Amino acid sequence: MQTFYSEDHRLHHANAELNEGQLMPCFEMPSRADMVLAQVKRTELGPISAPLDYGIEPIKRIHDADFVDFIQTAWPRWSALGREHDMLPLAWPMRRMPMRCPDDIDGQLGYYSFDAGAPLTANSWQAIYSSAQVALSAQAHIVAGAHSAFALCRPPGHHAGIDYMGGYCYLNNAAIAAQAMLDQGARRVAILDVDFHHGNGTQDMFYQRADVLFTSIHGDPRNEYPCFSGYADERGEGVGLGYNLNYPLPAGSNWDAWSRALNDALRQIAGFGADYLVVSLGVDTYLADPISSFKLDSPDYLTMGEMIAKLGLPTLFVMEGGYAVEEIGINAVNVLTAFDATVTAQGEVQ
Ligand code: Q9C
Ligand code: ZN
Repeated sequence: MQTFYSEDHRLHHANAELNEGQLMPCFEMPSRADMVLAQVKRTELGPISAPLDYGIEPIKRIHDADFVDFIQTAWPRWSALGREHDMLPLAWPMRRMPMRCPDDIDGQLGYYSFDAGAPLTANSWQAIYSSAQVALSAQAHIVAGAHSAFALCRPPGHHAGIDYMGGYCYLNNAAIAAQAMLDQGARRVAILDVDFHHGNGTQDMFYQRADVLFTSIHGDPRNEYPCFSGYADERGEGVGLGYNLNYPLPAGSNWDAWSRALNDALRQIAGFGADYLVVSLGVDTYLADPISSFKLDSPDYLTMGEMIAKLGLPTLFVMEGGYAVEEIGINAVNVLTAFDATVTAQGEVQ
């Protein structure tokens, strides 16, 4: 399997996020991608390529232009005020307030964010943009006929919605890639989000559409971030009704409970008739993850890769979360090596 990766991820290294009432060092740090890349090399997963530049258009197919322009231009506006620390929002529009975008940078930061978990720094935009290009490049590899590809994206994307960032995510890499597949002739794309957290941003993108089936297995929003979405009764709207499937699971869920949800999601995906599968690959389901509460162990990720491969679909893996930095590479690459081994055993084209 070919990996796509950009060194630009290093340009995004923020100082602090709000967690448990405190500003803490960011869990989403550059060493995460380093560990995954090191494991890709160690297991000889396949060639590693730098991304091509597909420009801003495929990004604006899925995100609102004003939101993208805001992220791109936010830092110069912030630093012009003499501010040198991370950008973090201060206030958010709430129920019964008019949804009106203010003029000043603090107000706009709140307008375009849903939490204080997505700080922007001086060079974050370049890292964010390149992360999306990594997903687009891996996507192009699959559309050109490869059976699989790995987009080693950082920062991650699945919490970013049509017009908001949050949860370490700015541009929704997986959704941008899925839309690019459709724009190049695919009729249906399925997304399987295995990150511990609900992929609220990806759900937002495709909630009213029937050409993308979104499935997500995650911590129950009654107890877990992102707190306000991910319930099983969120099933899509209009023509999209029935094309959004959430599997919220209780804290402490192990492979037994988790894999039952996966089996069901895979059955739904098989029945959907997708041309391609996009996997939002977060490994924060790991038992030692510092911010999550599922209990998957490293060998479980091998079984996960095997089960996904058995669908037989051309599959794009897009890196999302995972904060047990020591094990993130082993767990993510376990999914990929087991996927490859299963495909080979089935005698399919790689
Ligand atoms: N005490 C991703 O995995 N903070 N984002 C949660 C829990 C935000 C996770 C704090 C977690 C965002 C891509
Ligand atoms: Zn996550």
